[in-house]
Amino acid sequence: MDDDILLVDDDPNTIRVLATILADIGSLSFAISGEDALRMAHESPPDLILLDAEMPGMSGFLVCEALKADRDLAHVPVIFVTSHCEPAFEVSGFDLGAADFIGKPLNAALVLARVKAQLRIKRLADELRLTAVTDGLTGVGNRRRFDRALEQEWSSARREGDALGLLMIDVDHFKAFNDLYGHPAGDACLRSIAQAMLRACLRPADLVARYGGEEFAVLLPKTTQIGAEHVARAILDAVGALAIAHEGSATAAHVTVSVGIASCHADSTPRLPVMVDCASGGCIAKDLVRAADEALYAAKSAGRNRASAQDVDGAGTSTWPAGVDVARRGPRGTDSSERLGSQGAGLLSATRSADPVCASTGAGHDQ
Ligand code: GH3
Ligand code: MG
Ligand code: MG
Ligand code: MG
Repeated sequence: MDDDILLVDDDPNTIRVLATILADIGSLSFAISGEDALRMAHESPPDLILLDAEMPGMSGFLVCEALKADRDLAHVPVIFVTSHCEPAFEVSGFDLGAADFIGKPLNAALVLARVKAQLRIKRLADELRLTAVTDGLTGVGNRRRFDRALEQEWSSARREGDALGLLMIDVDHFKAFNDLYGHPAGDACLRSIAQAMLRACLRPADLVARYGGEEFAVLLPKTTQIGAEHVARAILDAVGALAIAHEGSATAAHVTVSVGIASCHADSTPRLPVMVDCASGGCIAKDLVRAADEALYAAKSAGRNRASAQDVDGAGTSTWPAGVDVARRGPRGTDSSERLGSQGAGLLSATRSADPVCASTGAGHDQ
C-alpha cells in the first residue's frame, strides 16, 4: 500500500522539487501554509510530513508543536526541511518531537534516504501499536484497547449527550468444551465466535474486544438500549449459526453464548446504571461494565443462550432466550412480559428485585 506523504512549504518551487524526488515513493499531497497543513492532516492523517521550518504566519515549529499535542496525529513523523543547519536549531526541532532534518538546498539522494528511513520506522511503529491493542488468539481488540475505548467513548457520550451501549458476552459451558474437545479446539471455537461477533456489529465505530478468557465485550457508541438489544440478538443468532457441536453443554447441542446488555444516556444522569454512584453525580465508565455484568449474570441464571438487559429505568431486568424476535418486544418501559408478546411471555425468565439497578449480585458471572 502507498504511503501518504504531506509536503508543506510556502515556496511552491521547493514543493515542486520535493514532489519530483519523491514521485515514486508514495502518494503525495501539498500544503503551502501551516494552517492548511494542520487541516489536511486532521482530515486524513498522513504517514509522513515534510515540513518547512520557516513559513509566514504559522511557522513549521508551531505546526509541529500542534501535531505532537494532538492524540490522533502525534505519531505522524515530521521531517523539517530548512536552510538552518546550526546545532541549536536542530536540537529545538528534536525537542518538539521532529523525527529528522533535511537541509536546503535539497540533495535528492539524501532526501530519498531520509524519507525512506522514516517510512520504514513508521511502518514498524504502526505494527507495534496495533499488536499492543490486539488479542493474539482471536484478532479482535484486547483488554487494553477496550479499557481505553470505554474511557474515551464514555467521556465523549457525556460531552455530546449521546447514548452508549455495552454488551458483555460469555461462552456457555466452555470448560466442558475444553474438557471434551481439547484446548486447541477451544481456541478455534473462540476465534470463530470472535469473527461471528464482528459480523454482527455493522457500524465502523462498534468495538469487539476480548475481555478475558472466554468473555468478550462489545462497545456500541451512539447506541440506545433498543439498538444494543438488536446487536445482542444478532450475536446470539450469529453464534448459533456457527453450529459448533458441543455435546457437553447442558443448554444446547451446539456452542452458545449469554449476553448482558447495559446502556446509558449521558443526558439523563438519574437513569444511568448503578444508582448508588449516580446519586452523588459520580457515575463512571466502570458502572456501565458493572451493569452489563449484572445483566450477564441474570442471563446465565435464567438458563444461558440468551440475552438479558438491565432496565436502567429501575423496573427490572428482562431476559429473553435465543430465537425470540427483539422487534416484537415493544417499547422501552412497558412490562417485560408484555414486551415479549404472547409467544415470548412463556419464554420469559425475568429476574426482578426491589431495585435491580442497585442490586448487587455478590458474585461474578462465572459459575
Ligand atoms: P458458564 O456457562 O457458567 O460460563 O461455564 P463455563 O464453563 O464457560 O465457565 P468457567 O468459568 O467455569 O470456565 C471458563 C473456561 O474457559 C475455563 C477455561 O479453561 C476456558 N478458557 C479461558 N480462556 C481460554 C482460552 O484462551 N482458550 C481455551 N481453549 N479455553 C479458555
Ligand atoms: Mg519557507
Ligand atoms: Mg463461560
Ligand atoms: Mg466466564
